[in-house]
Amino acid sequence: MGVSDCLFCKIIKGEIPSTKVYEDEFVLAFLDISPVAPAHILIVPKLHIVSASDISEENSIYAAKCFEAIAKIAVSEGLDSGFRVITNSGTDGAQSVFHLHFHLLGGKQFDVRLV
Ligand code: DGP
Repeated sequence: MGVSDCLFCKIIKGEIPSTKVYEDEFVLAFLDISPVAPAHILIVPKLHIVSASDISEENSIYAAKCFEAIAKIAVSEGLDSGFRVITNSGTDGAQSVFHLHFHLLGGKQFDVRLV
């Protein structure tokens, strides 16, 4: 799947609507359509990077900016007592949208530990 038929590229371009939570030059963050926590926000780089496997020296500024955004959004969303950040990568990682994104989950006490 390329940039032209990428769901998150279409959301970034405004061709598909989303509920925006944060935006800057590098990053768009919006509500996940299928939330699994009271706060479930997707943080997406504005560059089409397929997955965490594709972060490189050339594009890693976008990943860094995603994490800067996460810190800001955690404050603006009132996630004072903590949160989780998850990225699913590739088939074994159960990734379903092949544009790098970070799930920011919060607003509840998580009881299941994967790690
Ligand atoms: P993943 O399975 O980790 O690749 O996460 C993809 C997420 O994207 C999943 O939690 C659902 C969300 N999602 C899929 N389609 C849309 C959409 O059209 N709008 C929004 N806001 N989220 C979507």
